[in-house]
Amino acid sequence: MKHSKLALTLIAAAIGVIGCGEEKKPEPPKVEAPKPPPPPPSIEIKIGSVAPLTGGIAHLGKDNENGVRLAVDEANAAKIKIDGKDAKFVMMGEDDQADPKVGTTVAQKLVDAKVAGVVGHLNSGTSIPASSIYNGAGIPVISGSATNPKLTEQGFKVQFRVVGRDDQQGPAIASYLATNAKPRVVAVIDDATAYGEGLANEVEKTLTAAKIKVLPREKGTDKTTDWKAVLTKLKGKRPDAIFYGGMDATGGPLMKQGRELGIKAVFAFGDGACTDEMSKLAGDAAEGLLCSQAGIPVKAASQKFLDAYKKAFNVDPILYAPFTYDAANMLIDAMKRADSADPAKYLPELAKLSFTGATGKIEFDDKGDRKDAEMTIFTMKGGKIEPIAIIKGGNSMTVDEYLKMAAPAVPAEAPKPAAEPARDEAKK
Ligand code: ABU
Repeated sequence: MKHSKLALTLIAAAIGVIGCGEEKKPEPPKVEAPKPPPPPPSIEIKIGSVAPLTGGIAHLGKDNENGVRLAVDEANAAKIKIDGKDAKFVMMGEDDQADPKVGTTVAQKLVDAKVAGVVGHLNSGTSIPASSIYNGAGIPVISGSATNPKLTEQGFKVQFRVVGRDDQQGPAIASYLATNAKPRVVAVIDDATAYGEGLANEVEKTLTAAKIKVLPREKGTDKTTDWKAVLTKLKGKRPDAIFYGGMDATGGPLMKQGRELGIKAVFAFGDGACTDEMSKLAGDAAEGLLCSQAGIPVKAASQKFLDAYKKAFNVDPILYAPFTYDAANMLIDAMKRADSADPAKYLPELAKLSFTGATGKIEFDDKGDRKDAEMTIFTMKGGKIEPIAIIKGGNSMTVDEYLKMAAPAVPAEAPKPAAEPARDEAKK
C-alpha cells in the first residue's frame, strides 16, 4: 500500500516537472507520403519473324530478321499506345532452316504463342505450306522476300507480300537477257524448290516466246555445290547464256565451276542469287553476271532506314531487309489504326493500308500482292552488284531516274505515324 502511494506521488511530481518545463509543441498532423501512381496498363504484342538463320542462306535470313527487329525496336522507342495501353512489341525470331517441314512446325509454334502477326517466311518453299497454318488461325502474315505467285493465289485473306512475284521477275530478267545479250541458245537450271523451279519456268516461258532456243532443263537441289557434271554436259551444247533459279549459296559455286570449265556463256540469276555474296563465293568469276531483284535495290531505300540499319547492326542491308522492315511497320501501323492488336480487328486496316515506307509506297491488291511492284536488273562489277535498270509500270529507268520519278508519289502532307519520311527528302 505504502509503495503504491509513493509511486503515484513520484508520477505526479514527474508530470509537474514536465509541465513546468518547455511547452510541448502540438504534433503536426501526419501527412501520408504520396503513393506512386499505378503503372499505366500495358500490352505485350508479339510479332513473329521467320527465316533460315542456319545453313547456306543464313546471311539472307539474318538480313530479313534484322529488318523486323529494327522496326520493332523503333516502335518500342516511339512509345505507341494501343487501346489506351502502353504497347510493348516483342519480336519472336524463328529459324525455319529453309525447310518446308520445319517451316510448318515453326508456324504452328508462333500460332500457339499467340503472335499478333508474322513477317516471313523468307523462302517460297516454306511460306506456301506455312500460309495455310496462319490462315487457319486468322493471323496476318507478310512476306518480304517469297516471290512464288502461288503464295498469294490461294485466296488466303491473311497473306500479303511486299516484293513482286516471279511471274513479273522471270519476264523482267529474261527480257533483259534476250534484248541485251541476244542469246540464241539458253540453258536453264533450277534447284528444285518452289522458288527456283517456278522462276526458271517463268524465264523459260519468256525466252521461248522470244523464239530463243531453251535446252532441256537441268536440275540440282538447294544444297548442291558441286555442279561439274551438269556444267560439263551443258558445255557440250554451247549455250550462249545460262539461267539458274536458286539461291546464292548454290549459285556462287555454279558460276565459279562454270568459268573453271571454260564456259563463256552469260550467267543470269534471280533475286535469291542477286547478292554481293556471289563474288565472295565465285571470286572474279562472278564479274559480269546479270541478275534481278523483285523490288527496288537496297541503295534506293530511304536514307533514314539505311542509316538506322547501319547504326543498329554495324553492317549494310544485303537484299530484302528494307522490305521486311516495311512489312513489320505495316503490321504495327494497321494495329494503330485499328487501335487493337487483335488480328481480326486490324486485318481489315492492313488490307486497305496505303503506306509510305523505306521501299516507297505500298498498297495491296485483292490477292495481297504489292501493287505495281518494281523489278531491278543488276550486273556484278568489282565484286559488288550494281543496279543497271529499275522497271516500274513497264518503264525501265536508272536508279537516279527512279528516285526522281518516285519523289512526287510521296504525300505532300506530314507522313503518317510509323511511316517513313519522304524518301526523296531523305536522299537529299
Ligand atoms: N525470292 C527469292 C528467294 C525467296 C523465295 O522466294 O524462295
